[in-house]
Amino acid sequence: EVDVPESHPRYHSLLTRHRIEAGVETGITSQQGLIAQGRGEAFDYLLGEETIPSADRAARTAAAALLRADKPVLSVNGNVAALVPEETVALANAVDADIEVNLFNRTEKRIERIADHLGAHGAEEVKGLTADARIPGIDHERAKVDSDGIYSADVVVVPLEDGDRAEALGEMDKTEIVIDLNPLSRSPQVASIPIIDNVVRAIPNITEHAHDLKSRSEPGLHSIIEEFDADTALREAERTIRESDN
Ligand code: PTJ
Repeated sequence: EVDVPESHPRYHSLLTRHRIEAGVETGITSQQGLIAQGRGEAFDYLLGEETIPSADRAARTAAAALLRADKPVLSVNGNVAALVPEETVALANAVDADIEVNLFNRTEKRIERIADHLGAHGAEEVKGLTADARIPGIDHERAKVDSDGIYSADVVVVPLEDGDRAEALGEMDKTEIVIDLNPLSRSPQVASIPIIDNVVRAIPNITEHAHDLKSRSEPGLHSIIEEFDADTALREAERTIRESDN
């Protein structure tokens, strides 16, 4: 990794940026991923580059939903693979979820590179290459999923998802957990559980909550999910951003 002094006030933000750059260089991340990262950084700056309380509650709810799921799947794109490969594998292990590569700008080559990269970080199996099913209602390339993966999942985690596909997945009656720094973006707005936080903080935070909730009873997990209100979480994130003095 790059030599940024830890004393630099934006140390974490700069490290994250370098990981995306490296992802583009190794063919994991798309060039559009750089633009997406820039957009995310602006919101993160306004959120104080920390997990706000409503995002922490959303992450806890996400952990409960994943533990309670019959078939949870974590969707991985080029940005997620570059930023949090190890953390994604750790979350999959903690909640017994499958990992599936699912790209906005889909190419077979990038899917293979991402699957290899996740394998190098400990993933045993990575789905996404079979692509034998389609999400109804969106155009061909972005619709491709595995029939025994996202297609048949009951709970899916989709970090940095595009709005159309988030909506189409929601219409398939899945519990959709979206991680996105922009509370006004369509994907968190249509999510069952929107987590307005940086994926680098949100994924390990869900894992931590999952370890914490592991011995909870089924009704205990259910009541955590019932108590969560998506609109309130979105509103609180927006209010934090509007009132930011950064
Ligand atoms: O690898 P691919 O082909 O699947 O492409 C992935 C990207 C992210 C490039 C693609 O899905 C895309 O173009 O996304 P958008 O429409 O730019 O949306 C990205 C969203 O993620 C924006 O709302 C950003 O604010 C948000 N975002 C960016 N970086 C982060 C983030 N949210 C959480 N954590 C981040 N690090």
